[in-house]
Amino acid sequence: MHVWIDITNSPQVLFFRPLIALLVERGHEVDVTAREFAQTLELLEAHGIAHTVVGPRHGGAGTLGKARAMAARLRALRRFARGRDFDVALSHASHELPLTARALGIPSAYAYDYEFARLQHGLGSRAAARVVVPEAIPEDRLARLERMIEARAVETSIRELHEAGRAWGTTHTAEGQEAVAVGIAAALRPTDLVCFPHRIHTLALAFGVTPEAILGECLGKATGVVGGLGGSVHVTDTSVGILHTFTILGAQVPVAAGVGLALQVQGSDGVAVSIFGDGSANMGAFHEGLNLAAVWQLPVVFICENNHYSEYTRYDKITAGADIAGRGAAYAIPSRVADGQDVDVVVGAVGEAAERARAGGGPSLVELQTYRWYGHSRSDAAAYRDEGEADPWIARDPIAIYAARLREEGLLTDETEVALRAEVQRRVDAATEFALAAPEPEVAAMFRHVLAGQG
Ligand SMILES: Cc1ncc(C[n+]2csc(CCOP(=O)(O)OP(=O)(O)O)c2C)c(N)n1
Ligand SMILES: [Mg+2]
Repeated sequence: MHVWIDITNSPQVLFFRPLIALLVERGHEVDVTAREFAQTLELLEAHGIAHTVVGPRHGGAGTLGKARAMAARLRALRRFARGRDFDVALSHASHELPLTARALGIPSAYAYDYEFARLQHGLGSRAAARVVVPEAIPEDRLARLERMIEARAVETSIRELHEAGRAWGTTHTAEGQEAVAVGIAAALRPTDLVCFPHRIHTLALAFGVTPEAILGECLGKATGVVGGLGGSVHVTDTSVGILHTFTILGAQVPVAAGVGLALQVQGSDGVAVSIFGDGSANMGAFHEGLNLAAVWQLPVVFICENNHYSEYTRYDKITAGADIAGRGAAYAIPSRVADGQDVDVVVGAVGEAAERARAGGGPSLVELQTYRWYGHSRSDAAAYRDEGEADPWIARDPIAIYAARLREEGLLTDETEVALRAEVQRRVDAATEFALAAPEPEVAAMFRHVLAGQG
């Protein structure tokens, strides 16, 4: 097993020393990264612990300087992980490693949970570690902005590849819906089990699938998240909590109830989550799932991503009632409508529902109001929309709303935003080139997952 330990101050050296010795004695490969503090580095040397210094100590004065240093360190940790196949990442009360590990799909644990993780699951399993989601902290807030900008850039790249005839099949992008995805991911624990819809790229990115793996899948390449065999709607990766992407509309609602039942029977503190569109809430399966979850008080969060369109039809033309959340009352399920353009509001609304489920309070329904900026799928120019209809929504761009707040909080300047956007674009361009140059799957790969024993 390959273990990654990150040390960010000197007392942690002493804390980790016996654990590192134990792991090495048992034949595990251990990589230690350390933040650049003189005392920490001195102690590491004194105890003969091999390590790599990752990340600067200073980013400038004040809160902004601290946030800059953190952002730089998060990037440096990502670079460090490149090419190394870690099974688990351990840290002690700092959030930089958990955030990085989560983005890269590496199970991570705070070291004081190490014993728990080992006893419960055995450290060898990829799904082993119990992960504690850090509180919203400045660097966490910057990471959310970065993730939204990245999602927008990836969706734009996918759309352009289709428009240029360089990608086959269909695709559903979610520009304008970034706060929904990033907010949901931030509010949940990576060990929660989520049933996803077909409009998946932005959501998958938020949950930790890499741009390379998403673009590769959209282009049908062997480097795609499921080896190029699934395509745009099947960007599925259980290691980051994506149980499945459901393309039969509404099916993710009763399946999530079933997942919730399994979690309840197991006595787990995990939560089942179902994310579905406004159109999908008009399927019978929606009502069946809500009813069952309410009757059995299952730990489920139902999240309706109301982007006001179902294919080519506007919400109000096919949906009775002012909102979807109102339907929860029929099943006595706590329900609310929330602003899906504001990532902080999304984190709050979904977080509250998840905590209720975790505490044994049963299911909730959260409707996140947002808007689909473009057509339903690649071939749709959305010519059926009223002129100017999209304007108020585009004016409430979730990235702009959040960036303005970070400026007020002193965490962002025009200069750092420009730099961040340029860095993200460079990364997504590189990921697009990588996916374009990647090989297609071999024919034999198509048969590999058909019969048991051939996977
Ligand atoms: C049972 C079923 N009926 C029809 C379709 C075709 N279809 C694919 S996406 C879509 C619209 C879905 O709208 P919504 O649930 O609001 O999700 P959005 O596309 O807006 O994200 C339809 C009708 C399908 N996939 N499954
Ligand atoms: Mg919709």
